[in-house]
Amino acid sequence: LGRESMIDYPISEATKKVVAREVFGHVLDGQVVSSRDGRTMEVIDPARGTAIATAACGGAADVDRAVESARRSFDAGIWRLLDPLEKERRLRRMSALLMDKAETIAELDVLDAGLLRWYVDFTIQFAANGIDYYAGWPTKLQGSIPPAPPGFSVRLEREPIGVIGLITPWNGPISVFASVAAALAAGNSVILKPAEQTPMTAVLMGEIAIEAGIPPGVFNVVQGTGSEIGAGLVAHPGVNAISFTGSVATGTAIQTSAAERVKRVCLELGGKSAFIVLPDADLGAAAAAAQMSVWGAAGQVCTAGSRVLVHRSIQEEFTAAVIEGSKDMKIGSGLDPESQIGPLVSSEQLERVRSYVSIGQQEGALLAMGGAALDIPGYFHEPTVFTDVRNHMRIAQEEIFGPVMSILPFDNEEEAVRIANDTQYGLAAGVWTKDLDTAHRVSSCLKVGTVWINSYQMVYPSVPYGGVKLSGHGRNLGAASLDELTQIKSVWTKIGD
Ligand code: TXE
Repeated sequence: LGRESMIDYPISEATKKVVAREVFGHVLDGQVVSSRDGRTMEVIDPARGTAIATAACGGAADVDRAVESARRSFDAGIWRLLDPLEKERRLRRMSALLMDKAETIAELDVLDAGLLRWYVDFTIQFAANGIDYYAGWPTKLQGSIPPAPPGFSVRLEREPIGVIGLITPWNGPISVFASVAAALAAGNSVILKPAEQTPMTAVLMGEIAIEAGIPPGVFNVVQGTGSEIGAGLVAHPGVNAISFTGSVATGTAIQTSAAERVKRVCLELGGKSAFIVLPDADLGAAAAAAQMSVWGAAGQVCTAGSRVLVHRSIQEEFTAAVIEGSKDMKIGSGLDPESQIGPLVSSEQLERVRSYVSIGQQEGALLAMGGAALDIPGYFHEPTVFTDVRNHMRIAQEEIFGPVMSILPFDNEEEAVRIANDTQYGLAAGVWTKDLDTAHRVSSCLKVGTVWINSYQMVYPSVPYGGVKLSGHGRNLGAASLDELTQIKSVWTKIGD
């Protein structure tokens, strides 16, 4: 494949050196290692459709090695019993090191996930903020004292769960570092299984953790496929809980398998979020936010406002604003600072988007803009807008995970709420109106985990994030995430006769 020649983008020398590594390995017991059987997989640059690097592809033996490493570190207490202040210092070092290496990390994630550079920069800042936020928690996580019968004192201790398996997708590879920090702040040992499409920065996360003083075995990375490594971790008796972000199908399989060992699972399974624009909304701001939400990361974001519900009286004006703002967007590699929309992550994902575009046309939606994949190397698809979409259509019900916006008209507030809730998903929603009463009335009726009023896709480490219905259960971020990552032990002491 002539790998060297594939890296002729304007990337830094430091990043070139990293990409040229023989193999992006696993991180086990504080060491970067190859698979036990030497198996590898290619890392594909979605902006070109070519292989740029090689990663380890693990098997059952590597799952066992990861679990042994994590279990040993947990059982020995080298991290969970460390002075909380010292945990805080090391976690803060982790975020500082992440920012020190931000340029290389950003370039790597542009190369393997296809994300635009500004978007990856945002995910790095998000991860660093998340780590800093959780760094403050080891000194603040505390138990409590419940009322007890006479003659007894009871204390509730909050303990880490043990070994946490984190199974993650490809659309924000470095964002995951915030969740790693949450699990570590709670005193757990962690095994991260990154998506097979984006293995590179996970290794750097492992190296940063080691350099920051996270003891060997406390944070491990196993590379490989979902069916081998992901499923292997879920089924392994040495893994105590699973935190998963990905598709509903895989999430369902994970919950079923985890149930056999009564394992705790936290699932974030995507969505089909309603972006509701009421007639009195600031149309310009709403149109800009809708575009950002569906074109950002080429639509591969779980909270993409992919069902845009617009009051019929403003539908034409809103659609025109979206088309005007999107029709000349420059499509290209995330390393090109001029690019405004990047590639899909893989040829499979591009095919998925193409098939939904033809499904939309067959269903009778009106193709108002775009609709085609680009006839160039790489996995690019035009930003695409459908109007006259009805909510029963598959393009309105199923998560496309691509740059496809469906615009659905509604006639009144009740109808908007009914359409918004008429989905199996329940991750997020947006409400655009200048009227405070309307905003709160509508948001209180929406069956979702997050509502943004006159804004969209805001995230902050202290604010919990997660879904209802098929979008999953459990919460990432905030103190709520620490409830998922700890358990209560009730300790009774007899204090009298
Ligand atoms: O997801 P998978 P895929 C949705 C989105 C996308 C579709 C397919 O609609 O088009 O899912 O994407 C690991 N046991 N989302 O196929 O399969 C896998 O290796 C354990 C929404 O990439 O869910 C990867 O690490 N693990 C979403 C992770 O699960 C398994 C983000 C996600 O892969 C496994 C991504 C198994 N049996 C996709 N099979 C969101 N919530 O934002 C796979 N994996």
